[in-house]
Amino acid sequence: MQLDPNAIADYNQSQLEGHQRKLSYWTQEVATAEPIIRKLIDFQIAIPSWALGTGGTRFGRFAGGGEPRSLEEKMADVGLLHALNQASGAISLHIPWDIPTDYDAIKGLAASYSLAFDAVNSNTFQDQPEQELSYKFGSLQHVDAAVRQQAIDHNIDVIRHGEALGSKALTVWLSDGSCFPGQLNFRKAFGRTLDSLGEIYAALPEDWKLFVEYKAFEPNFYSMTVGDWGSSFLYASKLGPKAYTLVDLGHHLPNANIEQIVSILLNEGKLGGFHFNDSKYGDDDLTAGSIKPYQLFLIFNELVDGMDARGMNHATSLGWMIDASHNVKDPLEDLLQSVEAIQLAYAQALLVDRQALEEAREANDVAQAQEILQDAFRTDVRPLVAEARRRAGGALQPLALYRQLNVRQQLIGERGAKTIATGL
Ligand code: PSV
Ligand code: MN
Ligand code: MN
Repeated sequence: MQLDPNAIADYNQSQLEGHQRKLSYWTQEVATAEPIIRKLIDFQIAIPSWALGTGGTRFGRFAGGGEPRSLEEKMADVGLLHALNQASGAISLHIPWDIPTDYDAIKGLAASYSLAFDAVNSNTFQDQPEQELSYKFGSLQHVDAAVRQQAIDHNIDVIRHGEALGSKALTVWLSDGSCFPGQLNFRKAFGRTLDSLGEIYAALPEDWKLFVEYKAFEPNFYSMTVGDWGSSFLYASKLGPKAYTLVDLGHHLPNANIEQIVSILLNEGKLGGFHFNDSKYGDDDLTAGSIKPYQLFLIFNELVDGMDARGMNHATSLGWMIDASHNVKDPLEDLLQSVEAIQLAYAQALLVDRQALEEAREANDVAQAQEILQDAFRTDVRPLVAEARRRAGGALQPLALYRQLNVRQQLIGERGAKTIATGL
């Protein structure tokens, strides 16, 4: 289904008076309101194809109905999100779950929804039915060179699919590692993985990036061969200038100071991008901002500070993506919530008085430095984000309109009540 553009305009009209009342404080009192709105309009957050279905747990999967059954339907879902919020203008494909049959048709479809293709993702953490050798004991780290070669070839194949669609990056997340002490020679595993990544890196087109995503644990529970930002940074540094570290917010051990990691990677020019989600315990893949919104703000505070220090374009110089998946919520509602949480954190970070913060820091005025950050975090920036959406052609309140239009019921009508999206 495609949204009737009049539905958004009519809805916004019905909400306009209340919105303008809330916005008037900003336009009248805050000098930076206008540049913040413009930055928000430019800021797009990619949607992973695997987030559009109801994610499962190890214990079960409860389909919500109307889930996309094909790549085309996944793109239609992202098109819906983008129509509603004008901030989800890209989709990230996972191969082989999302192999296009007709590239021109898929590109045409993407254009009809105003979508770009974000990073493509390889999959060497599962065995596919037609696959010759197994990844049970790893892929790029495997002791058998033939398994490593199979995984390298798959990644190069993924690059070729991405090239045909206009993607500009490959994200490699490996489940490689070990479950028990003694199982793996860490040095050899690192060396083999580096060599394998080197072959993939050599196959990258000139204007592509390679994102090396780390994860502390799971599915391996003793060691992960790309287990933390240090090892990812090491791989990326050794590989070369097109390789970067990718930070997935759920891939750290509890209480890790992610904002400090982000700041250091950014300063070294090695931060490639993000997978946004939230986490209480581990790789929970919960809605961005649902558990630790202050952490999300502090991360954006470092991003804005570091990107400005390096003269980087906020919207285009890093890869911004969501990586979440749900068992209990409508995935489209969840994604609308995640995108909004990210925009709110970004807007709050843009509000921080950086000069005053630096002065407080230089004077060792700890309380004042804290006040400056908390003042921005405690500001209700929802009218700014809504105004950015309105100006871009989106809905003032996307989730409310999604419900008002009964989008899920319409999708169930089109696709059926018992559909299961391909993916995680
Ligand atoms: C597995 O942890 C994972 O969630 C990683 O975050 C990847 O980005 C994603 O799957 C898709 O491969
Ligand atoms: Mn991820
Ligand atoms: Mn993950």
